[in-house]
Parts: sequence; C-alpha cells; structure tokens
Amino acid sequence: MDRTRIRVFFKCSAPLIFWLCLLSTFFLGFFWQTSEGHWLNRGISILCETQSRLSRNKTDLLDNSPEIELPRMVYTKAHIFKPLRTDVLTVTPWFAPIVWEGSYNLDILNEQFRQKNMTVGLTIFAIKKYVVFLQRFLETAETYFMVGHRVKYYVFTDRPEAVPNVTVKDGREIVPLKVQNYSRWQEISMRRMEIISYFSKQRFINEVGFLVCVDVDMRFNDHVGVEILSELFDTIHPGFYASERKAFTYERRNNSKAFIPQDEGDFYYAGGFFGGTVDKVYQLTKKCHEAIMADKNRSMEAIWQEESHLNKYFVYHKPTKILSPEYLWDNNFGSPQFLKKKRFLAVPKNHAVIRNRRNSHLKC
Ligand code: UD2
Repeated sequence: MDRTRIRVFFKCSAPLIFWLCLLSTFFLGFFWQTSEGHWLNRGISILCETQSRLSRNKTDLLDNSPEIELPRMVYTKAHIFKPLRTDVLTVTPWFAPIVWEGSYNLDILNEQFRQKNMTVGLTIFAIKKYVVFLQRFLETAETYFMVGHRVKYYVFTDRPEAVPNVTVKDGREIVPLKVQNYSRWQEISMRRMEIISYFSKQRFINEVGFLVCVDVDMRFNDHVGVEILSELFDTIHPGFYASERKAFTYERRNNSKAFIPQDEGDFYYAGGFFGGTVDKVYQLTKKCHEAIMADKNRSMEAIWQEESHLNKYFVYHKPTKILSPEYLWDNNFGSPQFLKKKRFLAVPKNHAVIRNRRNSHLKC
C-alpha cells in the first residue's frame, strides 16, 4: 500500500473507529454500574484464589514431602582415588550412571527404596506361541527380580488361560491382561508400545511407581534389583557395547521417523529391557507408538521395529540411568572378562518354529 492509500484509508475509517471506542466505553461503564464491577471483581478474585491455592499446594508439598532417612549403616566408604570399576565406563557425559556389578551399594539403595513404599510393575508380552516362555520367566523372576520388594507382573497375552500358576511371594502378584494378537511377529513386537502407553494411563499410574518392560523369551540368572530404577532407563544391547556409531543398526532411511544420522547417537539400546517412572514410560511409549503409526501411514517399518524408534527417542531424551549388558545378555556373545554377572539371559529359541525371522542381530 502506498502512502496516499494509507492516508485515504485512515481518513475514511477514523469516524468509524471513534464511534466504536465511544460505544465500547459506554457499554463497559454500564456493566460496571449495574453489577458494581461484580463480574470483573469475580474474575479477578477467581484468578487470585487459583494463584494462592497453587502456591499453598507448593508450600504444603514442601512441608509434607516424604523424608528418606537412612538408619545407621556400616560399610566401606568410597575413595576418590579408588574408582569402583576401572575397566568400564560407569557414568555418561550427561551424568547418568551405567550400572555394573561392583559399582553400587545395594544395601543403601534397598533401604532408600523401601522407604518410598512403592510397587514395581514388570510388563511382559506372551502372545501366541510365546506363552511357552512364561513358566521359566516367572519362576526365575521370583528368585532374582526385586527380591524383598512388591511386584506386579503384568502379563499381556491373547491366551490368559495359558498363564501358568506360578506361586509368588507375599506382596507380589501375577496380573494376566488380555490383548489381541496380530499375524505378524513384527506387529506384535511394535504394538507393545501402544499397549504399554494405554495401560500406563488407564491402570499403571494408579498401581505402581516404576515400570520395567522386558522381553519374555528370557530368564533371570542373577540379581536384578532396585539399582536399575530411575526416571528413564534402558540397557546397552549385548551385540553393540563396544561398537562405533557407524556399526549401530539404527534406522538410516531419512524418510522414517526412526531415522538417526550417522553422526548422532550414544549407545545402541536394546528393545528388550527398558523402564522408568510411569509418567516417563508413558511419554516414551506414546511417542514411539505415534512414530510407528506415522511410518505405517507411509508404508514403512523401521529396520528393528520399535527398537529403532526407542533408539531414536533416546538420542533426544537422554536416559537418566543405563544398564550394562549384564542386564541383557545372550550366551551367543560368549563370556567377556568385563562381564562379572549375566543377570538376565536370552533363552535360545528356534526362530523357524516360534516365528519366522532373521538372525542378523547376532551377526552384528
Ligand atoms: C529384539 C528385541 C525386542 C524387539 C525386537 C524387534 C532384544 C533382546 N530384543 O528381539 O525387544 O525390539 O528385536 O525386532 O533387544 N512376542 C510375542 N509373540 C510373538 C512375537 C513376539 O509375545 O509372536 C513378544 C515377546 O514378548 C518377545 C517380544 O515380543 O519377547 C520381542 O520379540 P522377539 O523376542 O521374538 O524379538 P527379538 O528376539 O528379535
């Protein structure tokens, strides 16, 4: 618009603007008079009330936040010049601990967790033939998983009647939850994200403090306890703990939502053992599910299904704790020296029988 046009525009619309302002002042004055400013006062007082209720809630939180106070405990003190492990990385550059045997004091962690009075939820999926893994999984979990703490085993299955009747200790419970099955194993594996996010909102948030989400074709072989718990954690995949970035089997097609460029990424995380607080697991699984569906709408499936999306998520939402491969091992990878414990082991399975699939993970 040139200057002359602007001038003409203002000349024409000035009287209109004038009358509009006059009218609004009149109506405002009228309402103020009749309601004695009531509606405005009320608005302001609601705002103030909400504000003060919020700050009161915060103050209440300050006074009532639970205190964790340890009893007298006798243990060998840490020494600044004697790192607990010298052969492996025990903290990431963003200060998340990496959990290895010998890097923590379980008595302190157990006492702290006990005082929080929380239940841990363990999610497993046993759909179609995978129900055969349940008996051994649950029995070994009773021996090694969160011993001395309250646990809910959430068993998602299409065959609740096939969930074995394993005896569990006091404070522990097996909760079969019926879900549909899918014809492709890839779909079953990926849908875990959708189901975990749905149940986090519907149920888990009211029942447990932490969620641990694992594969079912596994067995516990040694202690797995509260040392794993944190806001958001995952496990370093046993096939890639010493690999360079370029060897990670991240999704490399840039039109997939799981795409990770060659120069990004910290570790290759396993899809078979992750967890955190319910809100953080909800965020993670929801986002992964949405990304999976977005790929599906473009007729794409990430190279390692939800594991690829999980790895993408962790590039931009750094885990607050990382579990070493002690927490997810496969004897096909041997017994390297740094591995003091094999806590959670893959059960050898005949892929051709249990489902048709490739074996390339093992080769990497
Ligand atoms: C890897 C990952 C797995 C997942 C998958 C995606 C590890 C140790 N495992 O496992 O978490 O990311 O790759 O490709 O990193 N399931 C059923 N019924 C079926 C098929 C699968 O219940 O018919 C469930 C079951 O809980 C199983 C899980 O899905 O443990 C993953 O499937 P898998 O263990 O056969 O996949 P795998 O071994 O390649």
